[in-house]
Amino acid sequence: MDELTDVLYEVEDGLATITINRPERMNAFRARTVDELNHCMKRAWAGGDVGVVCITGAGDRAFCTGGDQKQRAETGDYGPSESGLFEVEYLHRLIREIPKPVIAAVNGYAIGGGHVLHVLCDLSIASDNAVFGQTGPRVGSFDAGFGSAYLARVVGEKRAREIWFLCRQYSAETAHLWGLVNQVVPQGTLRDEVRRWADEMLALSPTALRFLKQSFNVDTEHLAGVGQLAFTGLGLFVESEEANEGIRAFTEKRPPDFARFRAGVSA
Ligand code: S0N
Repeated sequence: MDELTDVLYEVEDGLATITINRPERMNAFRARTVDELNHCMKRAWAGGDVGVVCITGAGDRAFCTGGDQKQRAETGDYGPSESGLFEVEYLHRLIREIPKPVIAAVNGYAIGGGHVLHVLCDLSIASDNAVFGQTGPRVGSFDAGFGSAYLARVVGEKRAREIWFLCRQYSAETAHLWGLVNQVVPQGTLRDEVRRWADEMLALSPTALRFLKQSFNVDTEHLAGVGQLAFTGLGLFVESEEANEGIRAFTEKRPPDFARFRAGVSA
């Protein structure tokens, strides 16, 4: 990858910070953004100077608001990528598989596919203005893999179903109460707090941390297969008139009308 346009990458004293840098789109990702995130994750994986990775968003409004819905409305996809694939499922794999702790520094909206990214990180630290939620059933998408099943491991079945079935938004305080984030700090101190957590981990044995991360992952590894099935299903669903109603409604700034899609669903 010659140059980064959508993502910033910096390493300082053992901590690699990967910043989604599309504040004009609330740090929503397009295919190129995902390519760059994957590239940076691999750089951090390979870097002997990196012991901890932080993912965050540029500006003070959004961590990441998921797939770029304007791009999707314009071209019907998430735009060009290096391979021709939209590699967001691979990004999920990298966050789980990189053998170093990954911290989500949630500095604003963590919505849709952006919410899934923070859920998959090993630790989440949020500023007190952060807002959490899923929107898929409103905008014509879903994550029936890690984004729902692993979320249920984190917050429990009832709360995970509430998050996906109602598409509400939740405050940082509620996220903390539900165990969705490890800590909430005042806006403006997030970076310092992440530094503190990173320094504590950087003082520990990297090999022990690697084994521990892989050990935590084993219990939910079967969800990778579920995720593959889910993304195949999503690929078909996003082509449908039902999904298109969701995306059209978002760009037209109106509530979606899904009533006509209720009939005729087989058991
Ligand atoms: C974040 C929200 C709640 C903020 O609301 P608020 O504060 O009222 O601000 P807005 O005026 O709504 O937003 C400010 C400007 O930012 C733009 N914007 C916001 N989010 C996005 C976005 N995701 N993409 C593009 N632009 C975005 C607004 O349009 C607005 O621009 P202007 O000023 O020009 O009007 C609120 O904005 C919100 O709900 N955003 C949408 C969140 C969302 O639905 N995200 C997508 C959810 N789905 C996914 O992430 C799944 C994608 C995926 O992973 C996938 C994977 C594989 C295969 C297919 C898919 C697939 O889904 O197709």
